[in-house]
Amino acid sequence: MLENIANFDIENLTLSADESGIVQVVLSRAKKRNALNAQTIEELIEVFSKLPRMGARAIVLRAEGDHFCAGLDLIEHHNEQRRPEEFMHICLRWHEAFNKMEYGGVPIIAALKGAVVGGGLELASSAHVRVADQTTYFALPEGQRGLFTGGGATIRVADLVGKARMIDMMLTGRVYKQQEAVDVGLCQYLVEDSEDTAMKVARAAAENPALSNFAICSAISHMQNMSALDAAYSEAVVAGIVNTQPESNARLEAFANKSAPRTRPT
Ligand code: 1HE
Repeated sequence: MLENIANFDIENLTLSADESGIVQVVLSRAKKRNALNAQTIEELIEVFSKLPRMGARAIVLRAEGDHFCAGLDLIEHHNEQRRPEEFMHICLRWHEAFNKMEYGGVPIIAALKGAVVGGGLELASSAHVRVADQTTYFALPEGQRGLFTGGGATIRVADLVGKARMIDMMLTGRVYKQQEAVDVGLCQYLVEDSEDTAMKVARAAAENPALSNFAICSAISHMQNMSALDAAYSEAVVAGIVNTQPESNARLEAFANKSAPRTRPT
């Protein structure tokens, strides 16, 4: 089904898939620093709604140009002179797109570079793994622009860095980069070539059974929204299904007969 990837009617994203089911979703509006206009959000909804059902095993989200994403399209927003309820509806579409990513059950690895700011950080924080390079920097300049986050940062960025850091980022425009960005939780890898490493992470993830990845890339997020008691119950239910799947038999047999690799530091 991934052959049908060419049939998406999209302008601001470019898609490609390889034979192992790894899909690359590329933000392709580099002239505007991949700023997220309403059209791009609709394209993200379309793509991330369908790719999991088309058999994508893992997805690398990357960008053309020097910057991952400059956030909300400020020019479009300025030109539209939206009313409050109009922008609320825009935000609901952002949430739709980013929820499709976070809860979609397929690993999404974000390959970051340059600006990952405002809505760009909201997009990146909807991926399951973030890989940064030396040029990558993170900021929430909403305060300076006279705006507020509207694409889920209050949930996802606060989850990554904690409430106090997020408030400081929004009040002061503080920029995080390089090792400090790793240390505060904005990204999990800092490497020379984020696209190359993101592909490696995607390939490793794609080796897992799809059912395990489905649980990892949706159940954990759902469980964060539950009471501890309900989360524990749900965990048992998910584990009941995942941990008895036929695919785990061969892997456990390999462990038992000592042919499976051991879990050790390299
Ligand atoms: C844009 C945008 C944009 C660039 N909306 N058009 N986000 C921000 O506050 C970040 C705004 N952008 C920047 O600070 C800079 O553009 C960058 C540091 C990312 C890149 O700088 P640079 O020097 O490479 O590019 P540039 O000259 O600033 O911009 C090049 C073009 O991209 C230019 O268009 P042109 O037609 O004049 O060539 C810019 O207008 C355009 N461009 N960024 C629209 N963001 C759901 S709520 C979320 C709220 C937010 O995301 S607030 C944070 C918004």
